[in-house]
This record gives sequence, C-alpha cells and structure tokens, in this order.
Amino acid sequence: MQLIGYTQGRAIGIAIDVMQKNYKHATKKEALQTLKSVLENPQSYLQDPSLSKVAEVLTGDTQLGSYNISQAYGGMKSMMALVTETSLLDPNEGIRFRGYTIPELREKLPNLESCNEPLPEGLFYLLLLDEIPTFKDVQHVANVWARRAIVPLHVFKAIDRLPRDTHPMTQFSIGIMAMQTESHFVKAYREGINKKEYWDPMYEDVMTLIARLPRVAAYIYRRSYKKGKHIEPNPDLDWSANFAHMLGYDQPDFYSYLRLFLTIHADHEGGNVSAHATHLVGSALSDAYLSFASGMNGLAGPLHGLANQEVIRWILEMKKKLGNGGLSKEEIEGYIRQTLSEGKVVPGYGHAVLRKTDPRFIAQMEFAKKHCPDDELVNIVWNVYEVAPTILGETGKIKNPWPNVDAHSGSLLVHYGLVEYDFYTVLFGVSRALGVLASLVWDRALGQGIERPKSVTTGWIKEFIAKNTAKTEAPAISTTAE
Ligand code: NMX
Ligand code: MLT
Repeated sequence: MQLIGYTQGRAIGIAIDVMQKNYKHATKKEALQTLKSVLENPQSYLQDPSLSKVAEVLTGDTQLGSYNISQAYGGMKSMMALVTETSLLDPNEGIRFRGYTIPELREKLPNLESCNEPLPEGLFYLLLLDEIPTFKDVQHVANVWARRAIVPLHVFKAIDRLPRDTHPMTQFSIGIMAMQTESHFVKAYREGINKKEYWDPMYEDVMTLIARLPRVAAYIYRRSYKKGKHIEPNPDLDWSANFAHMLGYDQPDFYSYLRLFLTIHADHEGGNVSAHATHLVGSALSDAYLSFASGMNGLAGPLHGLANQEVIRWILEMKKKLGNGGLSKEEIEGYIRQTLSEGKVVPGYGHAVLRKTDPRFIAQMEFAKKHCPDDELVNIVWNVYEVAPTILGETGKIKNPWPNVDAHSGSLLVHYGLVEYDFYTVLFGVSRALGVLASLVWDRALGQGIERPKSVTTGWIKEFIAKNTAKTEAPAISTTAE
C-alpha cells in the first residue's frame, strides 16, 4: 500500500545543478587554492537568477517517487530521499564513483610506477571535484595530507585511557571525537560565519581529519596488538604505504593491496549506514569530526562494515570445527546450511541494494589471483563463492545471494600477516572517510538542509489503513516542509 507520495524539489535542484556543472580549474599550481575555487562555484551557480531551469526545480514539487508501509518499517530500502554527489550504485552493475566503475578507476586514476593499483589520494580528488586528477594533482593532495598528519597528543592520551582490549572501532570513534578540539568549523561558526561560507572551514576540517586518520588507526593497532610499540610515519611514502608502514607491514605487495582496499571501500552512494549517519549528523551543522564519528559508529555494526571481521571469524570457526585440512565444497555447504539453521547470517553475503556479485569483491579476487592464488584462506573464500549463492538463493527470501566487499578482504589481510581481524573495520573506516567527508563538504557547499523526516506511530498507520483501504495513494498528512 502506498503511504504518501513525496516531493524533493530542492534535492532535485541540487542534483541537476551539480550534474550540469562543469568544474574546470583556473590553475593547478596551488592545490588548496584550486580545490577551494572549484568549491566556490556551486553556490554562485545555484544563485544565478538567469538559470531558470535550476530555479524551477529548486522551488518545484516534481515527484521523485512513492513508497509503501513495508519500506517505512523495513529500513527505507529503495526510497530515493537523499542526494549524494560522489557516487551512485546500480543494483546489477555495482558502484560508480563520479561515473566511473571500479575497473575504469583502476585504469584511469594515477598510480605509482611500482604499483598498478590507484592512489586513493586521486580517488579523493575525483570524488571531491568530479575530475580525474593528473599525477601532479595527486601529489598536491598527498602533500597537504602529509603536512597535516601530526595528531595532537591529547588524542593518544584519550585513547590510552581505554582498556587495551576495547574494540578497535570504539577506540577509533573516540580518537576521532578527541580530534574535534581542532575543528575550524566550530571556531568559524562561533565567530559568526556567513552560511554561504560553511563549506570552507568544513573543507579544512575534512582535509585535516583525513590526513590524521591513518596515524590514529595505526596507533590503535600497535597499542592493541603490538604491546604499544609504535612506528613513526615515513613522510616519503604515499598515504596508503605510510599507513601500512605505521601498522608494521612494509611489504610492497601489501602497500599495493592497501591502495586498492582504501580506494574501493571509499564510497557506496549516500544511503548506506556510515554515509547516511555522517550526512545526517552533519545536517545539524555538527562538524566533520562529530559527523564522521557517527558514521564510524554505524560502520561498526555487524550488518555493515564489521562484516569483514565476521567473515574471517566465520571461516576460522568453520576450519576449527571441520578440521584444519583442506575443506571440501560439501563440508562448506554443510556449514553454510548449519549457519542458516541457527538463525544467523552468512557474513559477507547479501546486500540491501546490490543484486549481483559486488565488483569490489571481484577487484579483490583479481588482485588475489595475481598475488597469492595458492593462499589457503583465499581459496576457501573462492570455494564459499562457488557454493553459497545457490544455497542462499534456495531460501527464497535472501534478495541477493552474492558476495559483497567484505567476503574477500579478510583473507587478503591474513595473507599479508594482519591477522587481528577485530581491526579490519578500522581499515574500512579510514577508506570510507574519503567518500563521506568529500560528500560532507558538498552538503555544506550546496546548503543542504537539516534532515528531519516525519515519523508516525503504528496506531497512526492502522488508522490510515482503515481510512484508505480503497485508495492506493493518499496524502493524509502533509509532508511539505514545516
Ligand atoms: N545470510 C543469512 N540471511 C540473510 C543474508 C545472509 N547473508 N542476507 C540476507 N538474509 C536474510 C535477512 O536477514 C532477512 O531475513 P528476515 O526476513 O528473517 O529478517 C532476509 O534474508 C531478507 O533480507 P534482504 O532483503 O535480502 O537483505 P537486507 O537488505 O535486509 O539486508 C544485509 C542486507 C547486507 C544486511 C544482509 O544481506 C546481511 O545481513 N548480510 C550478511 C552481513 C553482511 O555481509 N553485511 C555486509 C554488507 C556490506 N557492507 O560492508 O556493509
Ligand atoms: C557499503 O559499502 O556501504 C555497503 O556495501 C553497504 C551498503 O551499500 O548499503
């Protein structure tokens, strides 16, 4: 039953506007200046009265979609109610970052001579500016992040107050929150900044926050698992390799894998829990630190980012139960059926939007085929992939029986020696910062409003059904802005 038709005048306006805009740089000499000048354009574009089409959709009430009661109870799946510029997810094809698929990005984004995988610095540039960067552009971003990477001492002290066995994602969230003392946005707001300028201190916070995340993450890893023996950053390395170095993994192949990992996990349009939480909290004009920490608290859920640790835990438990020898496909099948019969999910499988194998899974499978085709855990992951979709499909209720990004990452991390699987979601979080924080800058640049959907009670819905049994569409309550 249709509950309420809804309109998205302002949201559509922003989307069309951004899609039509051609952001071209005046100069590439000073990266920060360039980024800022590009970001300055959207507001003036939006406010140009000669652009009647934009003005029309901004004030218009064009219907974007409709939805039903089951969606209101079931997590708002498929409801188009958000505008996120940085990426778009097609159920069958998978993610496109600013229009580019993952294979295209592996081809087009700049990389180092020593490595075929893209530099995530370049992906961030693309997400922020909607333009494939040159190698020089990527160097600019890398330099800005390297300059801003020093983490204030009180952040480490805040983390150190927690018991050492605190889950790494909890430590990560607290570390991010502790960095909020440095927020430019908070200071600018207190000083009475004009709302048209919000994007500027937000951009500054975003660049500083991303610059510092690998250090905070590596600190948590070394504190939790390596007796607090920390490793100083190496400023000569790129963002990913330096992160790997601070974690304690200096193999060139691991550098490559981390570059790929940090690129492919960065964004998955706006409705996933971590992106939506960041956007939602940011809509109250909470700064980048508060907003991103909220996103990370969502990522820490087992149905979302924590699934990458759950996959390895599930595989290791299967190995323990069935013996440490090679696992036959029949044994794996039996274990999947047992997991389902115990009312548990098979981690790494299924998706709220995707209806095919996740291209992020495929990218990692390709990487593994090239770098470690004989690895035992990697082969178990591939064997699970051969049998799980059929079994999950047979249940008749799982909408997507195919693997998602989390089904593969853990096996590669174990391959390179990073076996402490409780840490895996922190790696996901460092990557996710690139997408959700680029989006947060755009949220402020485009003046997106405070998020405040209407909620009703079950009693209200029962009454609504009673009154409208014969109707398919009924505007029983107004959804226009209060
Ligand atoms: N194993 C067992 N049951 C599943 C699975 C799975 N992998 N996937 C979905 N189902 C169940 C689901 O729990 C639901 O059961 P019920 O009706 O009893 O509540 C039913 O199938 C229908 O669910 P869907 O509509 O197919 O999926 P939904 O959109 O609700 O959830 C996920 C999507 C991703 C939360 C779900 O597929 C899942 O729990 N997967 C395992 C956890 C996982 O891998 N999460 C990572 C997602 C990617 N990420 O990084 O965030
Ligand atoms: C993600 O990367 O955020 C996950 O695949 C979950 C989602 O898109 O809902």
